[in-house]
Amino acid sequence: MVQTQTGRSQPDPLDRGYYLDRDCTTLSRHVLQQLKSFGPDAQDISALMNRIGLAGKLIARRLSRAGLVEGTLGFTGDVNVQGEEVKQMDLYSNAVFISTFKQSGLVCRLASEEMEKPYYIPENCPIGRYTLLYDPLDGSSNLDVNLNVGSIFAIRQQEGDDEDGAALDLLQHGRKQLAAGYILYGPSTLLVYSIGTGVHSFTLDPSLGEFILAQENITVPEHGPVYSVNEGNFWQWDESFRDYARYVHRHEGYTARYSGALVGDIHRILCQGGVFLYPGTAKKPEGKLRLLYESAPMAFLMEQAGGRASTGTQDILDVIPEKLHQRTPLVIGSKEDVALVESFIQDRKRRDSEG
Ligand code: P6P
Repeated sequence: MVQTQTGRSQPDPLDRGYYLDRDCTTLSRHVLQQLKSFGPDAQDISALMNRIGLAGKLIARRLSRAGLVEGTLGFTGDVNVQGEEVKQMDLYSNAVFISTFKQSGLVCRLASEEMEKPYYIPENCPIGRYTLLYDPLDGSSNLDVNLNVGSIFAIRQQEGDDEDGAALDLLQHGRKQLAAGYILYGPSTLLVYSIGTGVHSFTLDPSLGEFILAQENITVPEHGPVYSVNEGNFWQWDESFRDYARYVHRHEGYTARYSGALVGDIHRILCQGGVFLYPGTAKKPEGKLRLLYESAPMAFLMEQAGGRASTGTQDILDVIPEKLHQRTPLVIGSKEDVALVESFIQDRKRRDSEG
């Protein structure tokens, strides 16, 4: 490493060893390094993360030619369990995860935003006792205008045999997650993950066909300038969220950034600090974002990065879902900025109770 003029240490461009070693730090190797183990459980998680990487590569490949390949843009004409119009790429991405994990031998069940019920892979049970929860292509409405989209994933241990297919063991708090992360399909394809030993990012090197370690132990700043929210919903929000919006409008040092795709918006917060929020609205008082495969994985990551994630009144990771596709309000990002949003909720509650 060499010192820059600003005193920061950075890799020595002449140190070929550093770059070769970095290029050899693939996802599966990194997981084993993080777990400091080559035991069966570590090998399982390493293999699962490798499969996530494969799914990301397959989706990234198709996205890179979206306008050129038949059946990649536009809608299928169906509506999914969320009541949302299904995009061609939503179906393709969902199928990619199913195919990728069918062959994994590790995953018994896949629970997806795109499927009302979990998808079972009996041949993988009882050897593989894991469940993959995922949003195969988050923010797919950005696709037709070539803006960033993402995949979100979480891995949980299957508990019990789930013989009746009710998947009740999935209805547990987010601290049961073994691994969580996202793939951001942007100018480059990034895979960001945590297995509870910090947050690490990998960049897809198309020339190698590998995700290569880019940054280890990412920490979110305690405070940041960005607030990310769809202010088009302002008049549908609870007064406390309006109070917060008025505060950031009237105080220097804040900047609004909102892409309409959760993965890109949260990645910006992870890198620069600040807060992303999707409050409940008059139409959707429980919020829009799903708990088990959007908010809980993101909350796992953000806490691992030193940030926070709450509903506004309760930590996301403590919420116990009552149904697979349960939605939740979400306030996530830098500790100080999440606390600021929560303070407006507490103030409003106090004022309402004082009458
Ligand atoms: P709105 C995409 O549909 C998504 O689920 C998230 O990726 C995103 O943060 C949110 O919805 C955007 O919702 O109502 O602002 O368009």
